[in-house]
Amino acid sequence: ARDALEGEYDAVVVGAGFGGLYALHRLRELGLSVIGFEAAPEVGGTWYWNRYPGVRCDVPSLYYSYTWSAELRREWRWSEKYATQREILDYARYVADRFGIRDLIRFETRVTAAAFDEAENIWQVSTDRGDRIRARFCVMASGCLSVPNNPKVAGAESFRGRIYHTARWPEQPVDFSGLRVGVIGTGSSGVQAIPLIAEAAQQVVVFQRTPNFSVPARNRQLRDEDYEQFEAAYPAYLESLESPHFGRVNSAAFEAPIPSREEQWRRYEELWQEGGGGILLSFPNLLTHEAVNDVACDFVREKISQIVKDPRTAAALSPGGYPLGVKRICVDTNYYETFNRENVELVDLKQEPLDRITADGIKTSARQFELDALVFATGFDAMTGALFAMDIRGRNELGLREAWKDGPRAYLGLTVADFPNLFIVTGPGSPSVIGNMINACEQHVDWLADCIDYMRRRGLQILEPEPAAERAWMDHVADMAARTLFPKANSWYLGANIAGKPRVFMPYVGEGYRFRCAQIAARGYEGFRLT
Ligand code: NA7
Repeated sequence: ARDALEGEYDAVVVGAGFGGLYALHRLRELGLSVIGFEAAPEVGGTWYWNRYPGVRCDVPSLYYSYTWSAELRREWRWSEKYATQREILDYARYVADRFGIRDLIRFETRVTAAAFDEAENIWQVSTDRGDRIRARFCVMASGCLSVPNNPKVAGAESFRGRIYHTARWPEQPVDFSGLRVGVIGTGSSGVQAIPLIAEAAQQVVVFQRTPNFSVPARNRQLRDEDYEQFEAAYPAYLESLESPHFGRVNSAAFEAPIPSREEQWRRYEELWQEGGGGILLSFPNLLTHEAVNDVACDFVREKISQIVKDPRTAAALSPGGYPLGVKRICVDTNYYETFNRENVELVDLKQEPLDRITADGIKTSARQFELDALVFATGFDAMTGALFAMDIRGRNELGLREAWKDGPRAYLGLTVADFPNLFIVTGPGSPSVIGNMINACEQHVDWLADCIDYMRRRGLQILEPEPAAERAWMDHVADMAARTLFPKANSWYLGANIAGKPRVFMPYVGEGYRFRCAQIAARGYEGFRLT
């Protein structure tokens, strides 16, 4: 137990994942008094909670690293091309200790409410430990993929075995040996966990609602040569991030020729052998032109049919009806191969919908499966879930949930009209979730820290976006998505995985986001009201 905190700070940071850690560091470096709150007993954010078997980042570890400290880059060495959760968590802990950030954080403390006091121009922030602090600036680094999606399945309370969620995995490794395990969900988490659960368990039944496109990781140990190549490529990589054309879909997409089927097939084969999500960068118009994307879909389906021996299972695993890459592509180790194991069965919920959980397992419309444990790999209430879990109130006590009831809106994904001095790290309307999250966190923190510094040097108290600028930005986010194939899938980008969530395409998929953020700052914070 600790005493409840009161008092006034320059800034409060909610969350101690990669966004929050860096925000605390940067703001303290500016000489601000800062405090951080974190629900977990440790730093790391989503990398603290997601401890399921096989969990790794789908971005190569050399790039899934902070860029803000050259010392850190020299000191830290990743062991594998794709880092495990364990190693990523160690990295977050190392950063927290190396830069003395830990002392700024109150752990096992959940922020419950944040309200803007218009008379004093200050945020009042409350926690579940009774803290009530005041802060001029409020930085929400509460995560995009942090609140688990727990779909209500009838009968769940009657199940006699244990039920796990990939995003809330126990600290102690789970021993599945001798057990019959049911896994619900085949997104990135399910695709990573299923092969390892299948190695451990007596039997695994995978309940699939929608098949995903998955590509082999070809994970391996990193060698000195990898580091040398990385260091050589690094300056150009950093420079590319700032380019007006950096982004998942850039203007080249609309001008590029349609590559021939043969050319595409050759390139996809090379990338399949190389491993990882490189297919997304194969052709500029992959995510804008069905004529290109269809070939990529055929290619992956062909691979599935070659790998998976049972034709019915192969067919059920083959995605159809939506383009490749518009739901986050899965990067796997032995996923499709796992369905050749004797002890693994795929149940296609499109053919036989899930009816209920019973005391002994799962009942579909056609069959009853006897199971000893269930794993929900059902993902997250993405992008807005963690913000809505708090009661955030801006001007006139307007609630964020109310303000966003028809879908989120945020200028640059960073700030919200009527919520002065509130910053969101990797918010809706930013491109964060489309690419490399740690880089996105870093850029947002740099931008907001520079903004706060700018305000302080000029004696400015309040920053808030002009409603017109916010509207124009969200229109641009929507227009960009509409020019691509992204809206053609029921993805969590669109809120489609959560019942009742408004269907609004949340991430920015266009080019030049960082460039634009920098330009807006350089022009004295264009589109903002500063007082
Ligand atoms: P995802 O990608 O949202 O995947 C969740 C999976 O769970 C997906 O296959 C869903 O099917 C399935 N699901 C969700 N609800 C249900 C119900 N009610 N019944 C059956 N199946 C269900 O989450 P992940 O954790 O795998 O990955 C999230 C991100 O984390 C990932 O994109 C990376 O960026 C890291 P659906 O497709 O909705 O039909």
